[in-house]
Amino acid sequence: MPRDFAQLSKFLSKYLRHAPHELGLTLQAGGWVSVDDLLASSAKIGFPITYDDLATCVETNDKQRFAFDDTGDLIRANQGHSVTVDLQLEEQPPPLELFHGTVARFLDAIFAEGLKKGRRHHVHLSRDEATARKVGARRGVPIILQVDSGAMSAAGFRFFQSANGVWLTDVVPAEYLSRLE
Ligand code: HQG
Repeated sequence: MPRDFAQLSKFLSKYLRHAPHELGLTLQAGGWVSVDDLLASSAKIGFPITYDDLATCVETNDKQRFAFDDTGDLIRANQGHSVTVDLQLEEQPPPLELFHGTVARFLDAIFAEGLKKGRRHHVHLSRDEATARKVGARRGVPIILQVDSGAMSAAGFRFFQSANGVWLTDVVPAEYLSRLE
């Protein structure tokens, strides 16, 4: 059977972002785990992965969710974690505006309390409207919020960019949000 790379991406997301302990793995600083350990423990739970399939998944992943380190011995999820991890991201000045895709049922709460990170480490923001639309569309008819990241940055809020280009911040107070029609 040909490898199902969407399924492999989901498997990797689960264990590299949310439940490394269930595979007996501990994320190192930066979120890294040993490729050898990952392959060995995946095989042990009945989900064998070849090194080539892992490399193909990292290279071709639609959102570039994963990365190898320079040596190729370590792998991590670039963002999206719920376990405690220091991704060692450097603070960066954001573009003047960023976007967030969501759905109508969350709007009242969002405009009352701002964008919150929930279970994840950060609020995820997109560089362009089209990407935000796709993020929102995972949950229903997408609604796009524009974030005045320039004003936030001027007010001292800190921004980080993950290796796959997602902008991350702790919180977006409602005053910096406007709904795009
Ligand atoms: C909403 C995917 C109520 C927020 C995507 C979102 C992204 C609130 C949901 C990445 C709220 C959180 C992240 C508030 C925010 N009250 N609802 N105060 N503040 N929300 O999945 O941004 O495929 O944690 O609008 O493509 O949707 O995993 O965040 O709808 O890049 O690689 O609460 O996940 O990438 O949902 O998505 P999430 P997100 P991956």
